[in-house]
Formats: sequence, C-alpha cells, structure tokens
Amino acid sequence: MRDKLVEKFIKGEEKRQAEGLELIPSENYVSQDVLTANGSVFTNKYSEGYPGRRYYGGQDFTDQVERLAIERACKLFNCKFANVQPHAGAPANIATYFALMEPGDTIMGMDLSHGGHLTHGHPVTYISKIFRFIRYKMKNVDTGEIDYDEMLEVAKREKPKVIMAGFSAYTRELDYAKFSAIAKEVGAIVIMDAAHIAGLIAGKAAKNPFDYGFDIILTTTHKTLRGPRGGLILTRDNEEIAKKIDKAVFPGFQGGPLMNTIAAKAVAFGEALTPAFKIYAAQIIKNARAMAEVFKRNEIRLLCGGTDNHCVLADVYSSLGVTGKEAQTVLDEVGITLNMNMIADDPRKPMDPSGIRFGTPAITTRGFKEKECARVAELMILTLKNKDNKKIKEAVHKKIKQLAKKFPIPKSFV
Ligand code: DSN
Repeated sequence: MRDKLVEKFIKGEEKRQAEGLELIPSENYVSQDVLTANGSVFTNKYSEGYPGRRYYGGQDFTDQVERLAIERACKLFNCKFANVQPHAGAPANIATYFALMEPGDTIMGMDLSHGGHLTHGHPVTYISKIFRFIRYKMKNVDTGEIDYDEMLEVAKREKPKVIMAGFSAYTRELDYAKFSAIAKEVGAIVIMDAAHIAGLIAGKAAKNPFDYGFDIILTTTHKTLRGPRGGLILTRDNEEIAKKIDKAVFPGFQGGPLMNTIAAKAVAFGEALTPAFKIYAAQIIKNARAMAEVFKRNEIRLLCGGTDNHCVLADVYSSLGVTGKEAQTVLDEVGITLNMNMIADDPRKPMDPSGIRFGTPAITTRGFKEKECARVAELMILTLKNKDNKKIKEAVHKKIKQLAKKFPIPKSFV
C-alpha cells in the first residue's frame, strides 16, 4: 500500500484483532471472500435504482450481483422479497418506518433500557420527532419475560400502526406468536428487528419470526450473519409492502447503493446457506450458555437469568462493585473487548452503567467451543475481582494471547 500511514493503522487493527478476543456481541470476523468482494471494483460504480431499472448505464454485473444477493437472502430467511441496499441497520429501520407510516403515526417498540434499540424510538433520535413512539418493557428482568398483557392493553388504547419486536441487548427468545396476535388484534404491521440474531435465524438455531406471521424482518448483515457492514430488509410475502419499502429506500432515503457491499452481502449469504453455518449458529448459543453458567456459578447477576442467544448481560456493579466502564477498561487491558451496557432500570448513567454486555459470535468463528468459552469467562471474573492487581492482570493477558494464538481468525468457513 502506498499510503504508509493508513497501512500502519490497518496493520495495527489486524494485530489487535488477531491477538485479542472479541466479545462485543454485535461484532464478528468475515471471510477473505467477503473482504475481497467488499474491496472489489464494484466500489467504482453508481447504480441508483434497482436491477433492470437503473439511472446509469453499465449495469450488466451490478444487476446480476444484486439479483443474486436478493435471491440468496430470500432463500436464507424463507421469504419472497428482500431489499439489500440499506447502508446499515438504522437506515433500514428508518426507511421501513417511512414506507409504512405518515408523520405522527404511532410505533410500539421495546424500551432502550430493557434491551431495545435507539431506532425503536429513543428521544435522542430525529425519528422520534417525526413518529410517535410508545414502549413496552419486561415484566420480570430476572427472567426476561415481556409484559405481553400490558402490551396488548397499551396497543388497544394507542393503536400503533407498527409493532416492533427485536433488541440489541436482550437474551431470551421472544414469543413471536404473541406479538403477531397483538398486532392482528389492533391492525398493526409486525416487524422483527433481528439485527443481533439474524445469523441464528438463518442458521436455524433460533425461530424464524416469519413462521409466526411477522410481516417484515429488519437486520444488519455484519453481526451473527457474518457479512459486510450493512442493512437488509426482508418482506414475507406482501408485494405491496415490498414495493413501498423499495421506494422508501431509494429514492426516499438513500442515493446510490454500495455495490461492493452488496456483492459482499451476496457472498456472506451464500456462506450462510451452507451446512457449516448451521453448526456455527448452534455453537454460538452453546458457547454463550457456557459463559453464562460460569457467571451464575460465581453468583454474578445476569439480566434475564441467562441466555437463549449469543449474548450475556451481567450486572457487575451490584455483584462485584465494579462499574460497567471500569469492567470494560480493565478487560480491555487483558485483551478482551466487550462493552459496558445499561441494565434494565439502571440506577447509573449510560457512560458508566452497572452492566456489561458480551457475546460469542466472533470467538465461535475462531473455533472456540464450550470449554474455551468457560475458561474465558473464568478469566474475565478473575480480572474483575482483581482489577487493581497488576500481576494477575498480566498473567490473564498472557493466557488470552495464548488462546488467541491457538485459535487464529480463519480466512474461510466453508
Ligand atoms: N451498535 C449495535 C450494537 O452494538 O448492538 C446496534 O446498533
């Protein structure tokens, strides 16, 4: 590379990823094929429009690659329509809102502090000034049970046009049939924001909301799905909705699609269609459960009491007297990357909350099984309990580096 300065940063990041363990539940490692497609000459091309209906010439290969990405996405999630153009998860969500609603209309989504996402209507977002968001919460934060009775009562009263399921920090499987029944009763469209668990759904390790009557699934492509950074909108079978979504993405919300990213999405969807991906998806959950068990054995409070997916939420402040920020920092020092996280009804502030959030998509890609994951959980707890002990931290860091060396980041998964 001619730009030595940028090359230095890329090499530094490569080394950081190789030598440390990635436990941020929304991150993963892509294959060399995904990287190659993402760095391909498709980056040079403008392709506003959709396959066969573009505003620029020279679309022979962009049309083919976008059609392939759509076809594979539909096969993966068992649905009829896919829009592969959203640049990321938030644009996918926002375009979908505009496709289905008028300003002032009501959306019901999960409260951020109970696991929902900013784009489900947090007051700091611009869309919260355009649509009216109402929230639902867990009934019991120690089991993760959602308060479906209250949800129905509020939905009947407030008449949302859209009901959003889905989360970025919640560890139990949702009762999709209940969401669908509530939506049907009030005449709402029901959507799953599956950004975190799309790979688990695609790999058949988690239920598919479309099997329970959901209309739309929104997702990113770079988390458990193990593709490039990007967004994806899937519509079960309603062509009218799918057409509105296409119009909302382009020209409603975005300009030119990132054709290099769409090519990389096609590669990742192809990888996710292989039998190996099913084994991977199931292992992600086994690994997260193994880590959760170690935390529980050490009497560290887990939100929702454990996990059914890729993610674990631990209340380290009430259990160990370590704040989320301190935990994130001290674990960073020993080569473990995760993020501090608010816990439900957290008495502390977002920049130094009570909890941490961690997960297994990336270490499972490296080949970790339950045994190694339990070992990592033990090392995490040892570090948290000895956060000021330099010797112990150095010893843990050494062990983390050894584990990382033993399980290098693979270049290919199929
Ligand atoms: N930023 C993603 C996450 O980490 O969960 C959600 O948008």
